[in-house]
Amino acid sequence: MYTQAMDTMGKEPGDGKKAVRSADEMRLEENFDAHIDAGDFIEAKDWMPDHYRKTLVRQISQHAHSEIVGMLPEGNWISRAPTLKRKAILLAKVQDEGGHGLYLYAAAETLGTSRDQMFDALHSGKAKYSSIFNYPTLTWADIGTIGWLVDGAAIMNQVPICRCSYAPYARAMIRICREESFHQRQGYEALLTMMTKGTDAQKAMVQDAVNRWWWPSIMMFGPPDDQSPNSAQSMRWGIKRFSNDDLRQKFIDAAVEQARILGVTLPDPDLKWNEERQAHDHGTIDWSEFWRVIAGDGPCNRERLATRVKAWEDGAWVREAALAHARKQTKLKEAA
Ligand code: BYC
Repeated sequence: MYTQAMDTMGKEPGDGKKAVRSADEMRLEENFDAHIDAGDFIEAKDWMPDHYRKTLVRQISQHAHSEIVGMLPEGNWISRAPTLKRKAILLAKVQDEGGHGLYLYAAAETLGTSRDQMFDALHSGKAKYSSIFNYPTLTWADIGTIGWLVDGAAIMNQVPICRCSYAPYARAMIRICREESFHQRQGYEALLTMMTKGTDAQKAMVQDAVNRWWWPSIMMFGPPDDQSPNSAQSMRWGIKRFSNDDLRQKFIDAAVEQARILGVTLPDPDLKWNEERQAHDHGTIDWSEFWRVIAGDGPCNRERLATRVKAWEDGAWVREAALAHARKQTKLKEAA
């Protein structure tokens, strides 16, 4: 079952035991810290502390898994999109998510982990992926709502990662964020069409989708800062530039105005502008639901994982054929 983090190599060097560091290592670490403090980027061949490497592998691989698992709830609607135009847009979007997964797996590979190791962690349930993809897509309005809220939350979280201290991750994020912007706009535009030109039933369908996706979307940013074990170190290293709560707040403030233009109600009676904070106050988030979902017990966890495992098994012949072809080409080259 999908329960744990990508900590298959242990979180501390030596699996929690304090490693004894040589004078050389200490100098290397001081040099590394100075680069981080100066805002420099770290490249794959640069020296880096073990914990920095492991933190990046954990975050980047979880991010990659989220992209490819994220294809599933939307893929569910490709054959049922209401028009040819919407089908073409959705197809392109789902393909983009597959591409994002590939850039991110490639970025994680530069840290010395193999794609097979990462897939194995996903398929065996050791690796996490975003909680949001464990919710079902019940109607067409869910597709628009995912674009507006889920991709909107993703952009809020991911634009700062374009300045992440690890350069290969930062570079991958630049392209991903450009594509995510298109994803967010297409979702919002699909909802706007239904809300301005749709029937009463279509408008009710949009409101119902927003009611179901709002709270899981604001949980995407991760636990509150005082319950986020990784934030302090990741911010120190410039992997995360803003805290989970700060990003969540920015997202909520932006979404309120967008909801007003759409003509939908966000399902939080306590959501209101706080003049003093110059930000919106919001109701209590049900963190027990979040922890349950990331522990493997959300509405679709089992289905999502089973689908990914089946896709991997069904694709075995493609991988075998590609390897056989590569071997044949090598032999031909050697014989020439
Ligand atoms: N879901 O100490 P924290 C997308 C885990 S892709 C599941 O705050 P961190 C999209 C966290 O891993 C969306 N698990 O952790 C794709 C940690 O557990 P471990 C994905 C979560 O890493 C297709 C524990 O909770 N985006 O949007 O400092 C179509 C404590 O958390 C979640 C990314 O991956 C969650 N929501 O901060 C459309 C972006 N939140 O690993 C859209 C990159 C927390 O210690 N990732 N956990 O066992 C990040 O920015 C950070 O990893 C997070 C979490 C903000 C997600």
